[in-house]
Amino acid sequence: MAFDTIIRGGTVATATSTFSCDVGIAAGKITALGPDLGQAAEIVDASDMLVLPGGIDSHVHIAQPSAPGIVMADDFASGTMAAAFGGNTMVLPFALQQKGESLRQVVKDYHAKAKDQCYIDVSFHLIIADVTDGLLGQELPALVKDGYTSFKVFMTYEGLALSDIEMLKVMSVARETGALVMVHAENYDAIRFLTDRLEQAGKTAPKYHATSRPIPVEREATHRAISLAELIDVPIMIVHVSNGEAMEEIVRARARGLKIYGETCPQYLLLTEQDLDGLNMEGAKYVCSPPPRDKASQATCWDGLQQGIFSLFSSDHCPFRYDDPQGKLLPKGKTSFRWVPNGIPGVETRLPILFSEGVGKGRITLNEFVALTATNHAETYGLYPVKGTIAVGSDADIAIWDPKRQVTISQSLMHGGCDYTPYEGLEVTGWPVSTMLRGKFVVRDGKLVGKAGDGAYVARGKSPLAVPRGA
Ligand code: DUC
Ligand code: ZN
Ligand code: ZN
Repeated sequence: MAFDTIIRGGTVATATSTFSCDVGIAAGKITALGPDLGQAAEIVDASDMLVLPGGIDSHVHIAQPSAPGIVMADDFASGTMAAAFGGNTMVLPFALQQKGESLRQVVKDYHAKAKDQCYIDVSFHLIIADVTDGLLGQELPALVKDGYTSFKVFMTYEGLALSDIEMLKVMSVARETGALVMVHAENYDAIRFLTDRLEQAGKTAPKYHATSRPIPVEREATHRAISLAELIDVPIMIVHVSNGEAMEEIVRARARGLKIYGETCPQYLLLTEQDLDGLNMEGAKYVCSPPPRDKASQATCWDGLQQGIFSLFSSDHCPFRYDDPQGKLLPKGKTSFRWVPNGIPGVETRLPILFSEGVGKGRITLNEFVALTATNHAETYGLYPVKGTIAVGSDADIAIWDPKRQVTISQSLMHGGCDYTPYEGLEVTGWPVSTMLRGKFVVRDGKLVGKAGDGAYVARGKSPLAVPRGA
């Protein structure tokens, strides 16, 4: 038989078109698309279903080291399982360097953590914290050659924040090697200043996390990152943009012809600063950086998605358990928001939220949904067209969606290591019922059928978006 599997009778959508056809799969690849592909060892009935490229979440944190006493809620097994239930077939977490560490060793250690643990495919970005001559001259160029073609730099956080000259040096290596730089844009000194003042005034509850990093903190850093990138002539991705003022910086830079890309996340569409104002420590559940803003910022982030200013919609999944002294209830965190672990879970809810709030409410088309959640991630990070689309020759990474299924999001439905979801009680319409990785189901009709180790590490090519202007 020509096919191992045929997905029959569904509505297929890619980033550019929607059509009814069968999907023929052999040896893990899509080998035919057509109206009636005949017989196969297995026929999967997808009538009344959408057949979409599996989601690619290019911004997740899994098993990442944090400050002493803090443990991330997901390892590779739980994080990738949750992602699979959320309709994803690939995630891109970060291999994080700490000061004094060899980046090559960090990558090796991260591979060891992921080995035989993953339910879906993974690839790693690098986080650069220690900008030494050895890193710039040898390690980084060698790692880019080996398929680690994107790295994140932080403009804030103790031990992670890079100075402007360090940013320039890293950007310069990115330009030379064709890597894509992802920037966490918040002004470290401004945050420290405001945090000190708030603490001196006794304002230490979780809600003051948002007060300590207001919009100008993000806007200024976004502007500075763009200016530094302009000096080097290197494209950059501003990750987790939370508001219109930071977005305007991207718009202005593009109007000058710069290659500046943007990403936003569910928390900036659905949550506000008010969510951090809970009883006792409840607000800690929503502490993430940049913090959620207000309704006007949410509306502007939707505009950014609609207008293509944001090409990526990622979860920034960064889970810490709530009811846990190694998580959000870290004892020190009760003395000040300064110590509350930053980050919220979201890898399992990203796709249903954008489908329901975006496609369901007429804000974006189904094809824009596919682009924002799968195809653009593959293109941006050097995985396309093997990943991120439904086309002959692509990996058979597919999510089958019931577009009518109504679900109330609740922690009881989640599969990761966290003990809460920030979206508890949110009603959504549309749900990924089955997820297939390279032709094999990981989740089928809502049940786990894959196993740890089915997912593989994928080395990436260079991003076509990372090509300098030549200025
Ligand atoms: N930045 C992220 O990208 N994720 C979580 C925390 C942070 O500051
Ligand atoms: Zn960040
Ligand atoms: Zn992140």
